Amino acid sequence: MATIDASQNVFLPASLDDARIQDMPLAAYYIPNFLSADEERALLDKIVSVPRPRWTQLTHRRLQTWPSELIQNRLVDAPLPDWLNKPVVSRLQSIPVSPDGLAGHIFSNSPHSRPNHVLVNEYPPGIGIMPHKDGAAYHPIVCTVSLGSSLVLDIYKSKDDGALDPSPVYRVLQEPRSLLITTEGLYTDYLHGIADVEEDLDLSETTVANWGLLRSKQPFVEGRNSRGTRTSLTYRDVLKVTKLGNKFSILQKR
Ligand SMILES: O=C(O)CCC(=O)C(=O)O
Repeated sequence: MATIDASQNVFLPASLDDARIQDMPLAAYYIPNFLSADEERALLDKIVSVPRPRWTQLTHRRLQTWPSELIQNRLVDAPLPDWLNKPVVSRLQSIPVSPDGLAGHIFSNSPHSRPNHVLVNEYPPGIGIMPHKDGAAYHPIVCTVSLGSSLVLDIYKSKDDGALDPSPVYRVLQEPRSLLITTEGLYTDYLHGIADVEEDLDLSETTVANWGLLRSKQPFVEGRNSRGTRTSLTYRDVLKVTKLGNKFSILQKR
């Protein structure tokens, strides 16, 4: 039984078990209506209105890092701003992992029992991100909220010789207002990336791991997704947190 705020078009599962991506052997979850359209709009408005120095401009993409960039894999202790906490973090903490509630929520076993770090990535159509792993700085759980437009996240496995196998082993279609959670082995053993394409092609029940969990298959019935600008918020728990007084000793060691 789902927790529903139908007036807001928010539909949360009773537990993450109901949102499990069954085609993936390692735990991953997809919730299509995690945010309402109003919440999506408010987040996008906030993201574009932050002072310009908050953005890091990369060659084709720009990003914000909250509350701050890591220094030697450490976060200087600071709270996330309210607009990144509510509704996303509070909602993440409200969904039990299993129906009996014994396992708590998705961050119950992380060092700070909540995400303490958020990357905001903005992808214009045609722009993605190279396949990569997220590394040792974080607890191995990533919660990704998608805003604005749909796109496909590709998940890759390295070959035995360490080279990247260029064909993704899984493809996850992320709709605007959705939440994707990847955990454990998917985080540590696999790479993830987004292709530099203006259209995601060959989308179907057999090629998209979360096809059965999509809010609507209608936009993709021809097997295509024409991308608009998609913004993602990736929530993670940074393992090592330094109190402000110690920041200067970290900087001295750089
Ligand atoms: O935007 C996304 O969905 C992926 C972002 C990503 O790969 C990362 O932050 O490491």
